Amino acid sequence: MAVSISFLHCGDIHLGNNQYNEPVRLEDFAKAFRQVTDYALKNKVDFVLISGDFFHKRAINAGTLEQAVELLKPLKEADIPLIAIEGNHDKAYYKDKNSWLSFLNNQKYLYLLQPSFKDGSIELLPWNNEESKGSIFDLLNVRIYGLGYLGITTATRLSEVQDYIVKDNDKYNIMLLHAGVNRLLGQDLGGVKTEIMEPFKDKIDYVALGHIHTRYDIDDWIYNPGSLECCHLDEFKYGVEKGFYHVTVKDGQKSMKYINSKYRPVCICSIKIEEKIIMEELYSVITEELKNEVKSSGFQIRVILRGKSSFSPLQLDMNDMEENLQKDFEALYVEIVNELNLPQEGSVSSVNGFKREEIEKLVFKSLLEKNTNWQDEQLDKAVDVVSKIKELVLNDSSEEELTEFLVQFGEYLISEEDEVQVPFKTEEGEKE
Ligand SMILES: [Mn+2]
Repeated sequence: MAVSISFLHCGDIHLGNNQYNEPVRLEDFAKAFRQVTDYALKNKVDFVLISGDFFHKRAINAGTLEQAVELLKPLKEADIPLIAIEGNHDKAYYKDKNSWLSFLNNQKYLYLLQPSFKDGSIELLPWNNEESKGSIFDLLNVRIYGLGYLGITTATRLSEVQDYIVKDNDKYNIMLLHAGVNRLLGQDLGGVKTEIMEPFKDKIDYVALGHIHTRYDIDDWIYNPGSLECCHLDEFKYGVEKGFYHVTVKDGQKSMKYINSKYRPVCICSIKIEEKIIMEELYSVITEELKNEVKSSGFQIRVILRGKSSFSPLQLDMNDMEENLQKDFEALYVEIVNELNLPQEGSVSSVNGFKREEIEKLVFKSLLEKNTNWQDEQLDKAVDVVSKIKELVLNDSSEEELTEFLVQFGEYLISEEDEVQVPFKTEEGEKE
């Protein structure tokens, strides 16, 4: 294979994420993506891949669309093609076929690769230039298979597409997929185990993933760049990389460069409050801690208060403290998570105290206990199914997806056997 090309691979751009209802956040996400487009122009790459979630949601507003057009225009003018797939965030609803990404596709700002479905099975069709649609895209001597976001059916669909993907020695073969590989505990929405990818090992040279917001690579073959900005405070961890890949293939040999993106600074500060601290001292204890970490303006700050206090945490005016901290540190956003006086290290506690999901599960459990005959393990699993349904709904999953999930995992709730493993949650703060 004598292919020589250079391309960028990014994902999870989340344009239009109006976080904290702060207009400046909309700018942040555009700025983050501008790093990719600027880099592409400067380095004159052959093309750019977006592995899903270009937009934060399906229903974007006019301002976000304008932003997108503004960002994509220079690439178009420089003849640098952009090849994208939909993610779970910007996927069109099952019923209305067109997402804003397909609008951008029709306007020739990008090529949106989408699989089609026939009699319930997935089909990968070659790109049709007249209709501007398809999922197998040829460009230079590269072939790109765009699979998009397949949700809970990812593993099944991947086994169905095997015949469509053929080894082509004269080409550099890329798969674009919005899914987590080997990053999820158990099976999750859009998550598969590495083994599922094995059959493609001989056929695909580069697997371009999106979905998980922190960077990871597998076997020098599967690459997930992570998001460019922090889309949620939970996904921030110290030392975790965010950015995009610059891939250079020379005579078939690949070399990788990871470009770290600049994003709005985050500070997550967990403070253990000593019992001797009186309420009036609390604010200065917090500011002392923050001083070490918050060294510029514009930060996003989360303060977690732990430990045992001599005063009742209910007496604290959190809003007031948040507002003052925001002013004192010239922060964009401050939130205080009050975990004072919660039982630590117990059955329902964790390092950070109570987790909301655990409390939620206790509520689901007591409701289900009252209204059904489920007991013990079956009850626990029912609780997991309910939690998962809630998560799916919050993720804007389609009715189709919800039904599919219920059929797949709800079965054992009405049977005696319970061999099916219920999918559990992802590693904390990682999903999307
Ligand atoms: Mn995402």
